[in-house]
Amino acid sequence: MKHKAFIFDLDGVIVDTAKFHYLAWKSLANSIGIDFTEAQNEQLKGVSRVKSLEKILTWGNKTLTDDEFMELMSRKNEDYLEYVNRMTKDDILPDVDRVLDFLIENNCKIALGSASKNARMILRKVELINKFETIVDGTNVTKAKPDPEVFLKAAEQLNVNPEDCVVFEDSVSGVQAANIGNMISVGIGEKAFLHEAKYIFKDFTEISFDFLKDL
Ligand code: B16
Ligand code: MG
Repeated sequence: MKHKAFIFDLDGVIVDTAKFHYLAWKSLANSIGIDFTEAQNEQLKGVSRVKSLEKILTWGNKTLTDDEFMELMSRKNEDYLEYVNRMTKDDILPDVDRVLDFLIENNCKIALGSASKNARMILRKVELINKFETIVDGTNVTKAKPDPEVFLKAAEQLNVNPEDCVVFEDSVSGVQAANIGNMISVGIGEKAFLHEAKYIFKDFTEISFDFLKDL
């Protein structure tokens, strides 16, 4: 492996928490009279909690006071965490373990680069927290993807150059962030959305050890 470090996004790459975000945002939006579809949820992937609520309010043509905004943010998170609390290692997406273990056995450095403020808690719930040498999440960054800040911080903490990093991402903005940061982008998901990625796979079951070795 020429590349020394591998940075994983969380939601949509390691676990499928998008469905929980969807349910929590939907019940919140509906409670204030705003419709919320799965297609709209797609547009919130990789987007921070604050920005997600701003978008929903724009779609629903609604304005709130700062206090109301904060109240809805915490209500959404409480609802979301009820789903997260029920997660176990069975919620890890297929073959993520196989790829992580292979990389670790081959002395690669592993980091998490996520927009979520709940990232550490989720990794603990699915018992993967010890596999990550460093974690950069929504509590450590000020600029959202496609700004490469989250991945550049991870590279810095691992003490490797951005060009030596590979990023696994399921969101368009995350793929763009990796590209802007001069890292190799591997898209996980649909080709139609992720065509800007250098490589694209439907999920980790399609990623072979030979592919990883050649990276
Ligand atoms: P939280 P990722 C992102 O995680 C999600 O894709 C996005 O839908 C969510 O709004 C964001 O985290 C913030 O999450 O409310 O837990 O702080 O894909 O960057 O791992
Ligand atoms: Mg994601």
